[in-house]
Amino acid sequence: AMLSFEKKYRVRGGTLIGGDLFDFWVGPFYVGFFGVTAVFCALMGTALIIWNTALGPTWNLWQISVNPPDVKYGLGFAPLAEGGIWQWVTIFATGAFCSWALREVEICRKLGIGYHVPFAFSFAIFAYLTLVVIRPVLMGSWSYGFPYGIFTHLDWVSNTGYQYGQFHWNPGHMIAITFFFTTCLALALHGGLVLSAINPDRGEPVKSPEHENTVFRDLVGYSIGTIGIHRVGLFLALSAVFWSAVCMLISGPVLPEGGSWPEWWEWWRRIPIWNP
Ligand code: UQ2
Repeated sequence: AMLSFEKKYRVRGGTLIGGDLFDFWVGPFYVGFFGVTAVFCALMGTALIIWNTALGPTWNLWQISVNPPDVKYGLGFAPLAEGGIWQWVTIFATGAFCSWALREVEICRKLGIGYHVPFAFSFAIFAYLTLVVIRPVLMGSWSYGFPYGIFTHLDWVSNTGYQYGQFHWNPGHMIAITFFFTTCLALALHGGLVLSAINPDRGEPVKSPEHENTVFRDLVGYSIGTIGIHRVGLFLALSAVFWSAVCMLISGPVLPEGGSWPEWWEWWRRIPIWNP
């Protein structure tokens, strides 16, 4: 069902490709050329995952896994049952994610708004591609991609981390974690502040941004403002994703496999100031 105000936003145009061909809605969903390609890629990827599972050894949801090829196949195509399916799932996943981002772009163009949503989503795509394409290519083998499975991807994260000694000593990881935590701090402050302003005592009118500003001026001497907090929030969240990708790109392509992040810090201990 369409809400009464929605009709006026269902405008024609803004498509990047296909003109008016797919410029329509199915129920609440805008379709568009990229809606078609997104659904196609998602269905192909899902079918490949089910086929891979049918090849064995388990239908246990937690243990199902589509694994990347062996290191011996390098950057070539592997036989389907030996990682080839993983390669095709990766291709269709990339197609689905990029289609989704471009569908967001078309919707933004229709509405005449900024591209902030697809811009933000592109960071998520970049993080995924870092793990399954960019880093494996830089290291010379698709085997470095992560397996598509619930437990198996967790094991991959743990194993990959310990391959470099102790991942908490990875400086990119440190920066990423700091941004994740600061994102939580900012959203907790923002969510708490907005809810506090719209939940005054019974019978009292809802409070305005002046009250919100005053809370933070009283508390920390500064208010970043109603638009500012959203800019800071977006920056913090995207920085967390960006530095997560960096922390993986420096583990393998820069610090070699088998290297140690704890030992990498030796340069710091050797600084002459405290090491005369
Ligand atoms: C603010 C403001 C909001 C907010 C918040 C602040 C009225 C409704 C949370 C306060 C934010 C500050 C002081 C910056 C926080 C920065 C970091 C890195 C955590 O001023 O304007 O709008 O929600």
